[in-house]
Amino acid sequence: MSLSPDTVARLAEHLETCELEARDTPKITDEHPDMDWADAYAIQDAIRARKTARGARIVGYKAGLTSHAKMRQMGVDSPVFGFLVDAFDVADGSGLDTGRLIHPKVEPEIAFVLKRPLAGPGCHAAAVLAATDFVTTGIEVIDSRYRDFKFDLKSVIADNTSASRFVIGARAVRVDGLDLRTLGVVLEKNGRVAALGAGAAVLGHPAAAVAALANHLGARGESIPAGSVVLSGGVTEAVAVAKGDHVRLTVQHLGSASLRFE
Ligand code: 0L1
Ligand code: MG
Repeated sequence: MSLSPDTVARLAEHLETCELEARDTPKITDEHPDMDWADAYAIQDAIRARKTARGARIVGYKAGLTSHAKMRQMGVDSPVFGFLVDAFDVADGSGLDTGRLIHPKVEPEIAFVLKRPLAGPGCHAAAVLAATDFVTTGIEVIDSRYRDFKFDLKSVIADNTSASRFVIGARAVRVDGLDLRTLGVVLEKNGRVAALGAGAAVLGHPAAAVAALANHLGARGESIPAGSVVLSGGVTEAVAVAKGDHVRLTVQHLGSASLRFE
């Protein structure tokens, strides 16, 4: 680590305040160009600790930048991981107060809910499928705290990988007999198709992204608890949304989920 504990705490407070007050900031590596990967995850951990100290519950995790479309969109080349708290969870079909967000975008995802814990190292897609209770449709709302979504990987990891809100569909589907790679994914914005793809866009198989998350956590002495929701990553590039927009995500065999921006 190159940052002192005081600096980690200060940056965590700064980024979380930007999140809670819906205001943007330049990326933190402008001020701390020597910050390393351990610093980046230490800042994310400090944000998590701030939230849990105030009573938030960790309900799951997310993998981000898991598709080539997303990596190309953001000019980066490896996945990142973040956490989800109960306050991020938005009911399917409900309205979200856009005024509490900076510059939201939505991502079409396949969400996993685990029936058994998963721990790396050595976790692979088959182990993920065996530990999965069900999969369903997941809309992730990302809202980078960085001005104009301009960041590098370390800055975005520190910012909890732009996590903001998520919606989970109402149809819980067992993975047996389902090929997640070939599931068609259609994201509509205001009734028009805005993005489409198939599950294989996520690291070749969405379960591979969950395995990568378990291996990442395992390397840090953590695991994914049973009951966790895991967002496996955007199947397509993210789609910008604004007040007045309505989005609907349909994933073949998994059903639909929707959200209004009010
Ligand atoms: O979930 C994601 O793929 C987002 C990761 C962070 C990068 C971004 O804000 O687009
Ligand atoms: Mg995502």
